Amino acid sequence: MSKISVLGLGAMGSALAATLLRNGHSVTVWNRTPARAEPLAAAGARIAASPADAMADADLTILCVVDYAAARAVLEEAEGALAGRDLVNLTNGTPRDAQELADWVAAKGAAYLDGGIMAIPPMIGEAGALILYSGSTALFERHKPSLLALAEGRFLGEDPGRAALYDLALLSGMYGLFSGFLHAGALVTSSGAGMSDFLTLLLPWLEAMSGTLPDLAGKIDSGLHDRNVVSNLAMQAIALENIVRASREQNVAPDFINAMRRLTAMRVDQGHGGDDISGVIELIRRLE
Ligand code: FVH
Repeated sequence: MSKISVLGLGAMGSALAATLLRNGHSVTVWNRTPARAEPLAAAGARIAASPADAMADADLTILCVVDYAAARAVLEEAEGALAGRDLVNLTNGTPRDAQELADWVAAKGAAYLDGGIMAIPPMIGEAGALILYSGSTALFERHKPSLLALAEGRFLGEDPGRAALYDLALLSGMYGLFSGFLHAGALVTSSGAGMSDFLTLLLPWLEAMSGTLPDLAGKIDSGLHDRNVVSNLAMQAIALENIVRASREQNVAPDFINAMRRLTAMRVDQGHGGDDISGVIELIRRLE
């Protein structure tokens, strides 16, 4: 069993530390606000006096704080203790944030693995939790058993920014789903209907539509948006226009759906009305 330090004991850091303790690891914890360490101390963790103290003899240090500015602040406090250490940073940020921190940590002599947690705190240590990793392969291999106790782990390669990119892409899918859900909810409840009842229609509809994603993904990969088109963009542009008009009629703000309507109309105006909706990606992935 490894000696593992957890820096940052918010909802997620606490869940990570508690899971490591349950798995029999020797766990040291540190948090900027010390009171948050007390429940973990009661469960057997040692409370460190500082980030440097926490890292001093740890086989592995896991950092999970609110953002990269906080992560950097914590690591600067531990600067002298970094050389020769293994650091996994599970703080949410951008690929550039991850790359810059990886460079800074490497300059201090530590190995760095970045991670994106695709789970909420109660899921940690349970089936269904996933953590994406990228950065040092050797570090990932050295600590695989401990990391896999937290969640299923997917290693995405040596580019430290890759895990953050995939994390944010998965969250983009989630927020797209949530914004569609919220807009549908605003439309339906504008008639006095209940959302829970409507969900009996919405859920199977979304499930059926998610079945079209493999075909659309193939079109994105090949760039051939005009092959085997069942629902052409010109037709979909009218449906999107109708959603926006209906929203205004029902006194619902069209903000969520309007971006999709605008891009679809633009693609049709560019002469791609016969393409599939996958072609809209050509407008957004080239924006500076
Ligand atoms: N909770 C969730 O559902 C999501 C699931 C997916 C992954 N995220 C990411 O995990 C990171 C930590 O999130 P969290 O849920 O633990 O967040 P909080 O409960 O708000 O705790 C924040 C911790 O950050 C510490 N902190 C903030 N600023 C500083 C700073 N300048 N120096 C040192 N530490 C700092 C804070 O300390 P304190 O306020 O208790 O003193 C907490 O330990 C995050 O990237 C999510 O996106 C969670």
